[in-house]
Amino acid sequence: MKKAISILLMIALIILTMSVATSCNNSNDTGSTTVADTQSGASDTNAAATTTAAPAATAAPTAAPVTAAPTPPAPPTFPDNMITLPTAPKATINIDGVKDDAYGDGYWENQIRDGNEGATGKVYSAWDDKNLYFLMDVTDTTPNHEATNNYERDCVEFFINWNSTPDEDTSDTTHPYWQIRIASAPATESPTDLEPNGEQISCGGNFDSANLSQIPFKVVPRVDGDTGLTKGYTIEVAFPIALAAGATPLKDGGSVVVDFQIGDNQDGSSRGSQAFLVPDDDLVDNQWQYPNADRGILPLGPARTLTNLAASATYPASSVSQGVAAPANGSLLTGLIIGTQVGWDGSPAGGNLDTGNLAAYDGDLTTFYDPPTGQSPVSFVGLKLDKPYVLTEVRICPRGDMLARYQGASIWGTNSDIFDTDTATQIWVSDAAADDQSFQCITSDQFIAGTNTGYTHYIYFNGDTTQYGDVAELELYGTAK
Ligand SMILES: [Ca+2]
Ligand SMILES: [Ca+2]
Ligand SMILES: [Ca+2]
Repeated sequence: MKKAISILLMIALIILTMSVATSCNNSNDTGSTTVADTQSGASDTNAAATTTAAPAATAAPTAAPVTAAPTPPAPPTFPDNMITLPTAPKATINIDGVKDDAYGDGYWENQIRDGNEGATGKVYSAWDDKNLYFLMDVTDTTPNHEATNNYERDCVEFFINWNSTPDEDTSDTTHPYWQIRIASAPATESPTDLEPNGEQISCGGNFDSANLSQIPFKVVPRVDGDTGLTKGYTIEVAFPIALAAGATPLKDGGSVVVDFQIGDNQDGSSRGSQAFLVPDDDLVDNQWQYPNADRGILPLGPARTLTNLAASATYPASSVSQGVAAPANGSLLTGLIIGTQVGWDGSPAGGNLDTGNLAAYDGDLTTFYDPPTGQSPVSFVGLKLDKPYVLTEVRICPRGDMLARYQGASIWGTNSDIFDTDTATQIWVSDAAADDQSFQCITSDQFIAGTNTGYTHYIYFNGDTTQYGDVAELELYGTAK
């Protein structure tokens, strides 16, 4: 009986071994298929060569033997669901946690893996010959910097694929690939003991951890004075290309492949949510080991043009060309034109300078600002003033063929270089579409009570879920605070 069982076990073992061997063969079959595809291409080439071959009688008598060059394997490619981010302009950024005016338009990373709720962020980019720069403004209302594992604290992980090589793993050190994790605060023992006892920055990919101290970064509360980080945090960082051995120099017209993970510990126990550029993908959360899991293409462009508004022969159009009397109180406010520089062109990144922010301040009623994305806090137009002003009147000329988009139009005040609806103050909002394209003159008695207290930044934005932020002309009038 025992012998019979032994024989049965041996037979089972043989079958199992054959089964494993079959699995390996399946794997080999996949490789064979690739080879067959390549050969199929080679056959096509041969067929074409046959078609154009000269008659044998005219062939050169002593043709040298030709050794066919081996067909190189097809390089791995990035998938179709890559996101092209707004172009990073060339600028040298000050790493102080404050958004420089020279940054490019923002991208709102607000989609979270598995449909969960949690921290989101607005990311702004720039580059120069020495660095890639990012500012990530994170909304996270559940501060945590006590988790034992640093990736489980509130943090942002920046993934930089310097040469845009779609490697399938990070072991190929000839292709610089970085994972740099920056936490909202240094690791601490507990919410009440804020003495740092651990690192705030850490790394992966093939970044040499010995170089971490050479990455300049600054993390500040998203809202001034919110030392507990109850409303989130802002990270500003420079990634020196000199630390990326083998990286192609950064240049105007180039691009770098990136991704950003916003990790959010919500209840103190572990990471509760993760935002990525593309949160629902087979490779999501594998950016740490697979560079081809990154989903962002960051184009590099020329320096951003910064334009200061000034009264001119055409601006303000309400009084210059439309004959509307100047406001009874206050004077025309001028300053740096801020907001979305590149408007809608049919793509999320936008690509049309003609529909960018300058179109709302050119005195021309036929030109208009048209945001690349609706209802996004990175899509707005505004003015940055030299000091705080109190408004006396706002004049708005709607886009002529989009009068409905005046519904939900709103004016906001803030003292921050980053606009968001939960940190700025809404001063006025339109509850209806415009009847025609004439200037809408909104005096301060129509403002929301108690809001017109004086700000350095004024924003035009439309958060109505059925509308967009289009506007033909904007004029602000006020007095110094
Ligand atoms: Ca800065
Ligand atoms: Ca959190
Ligand atoms: Ca205009």
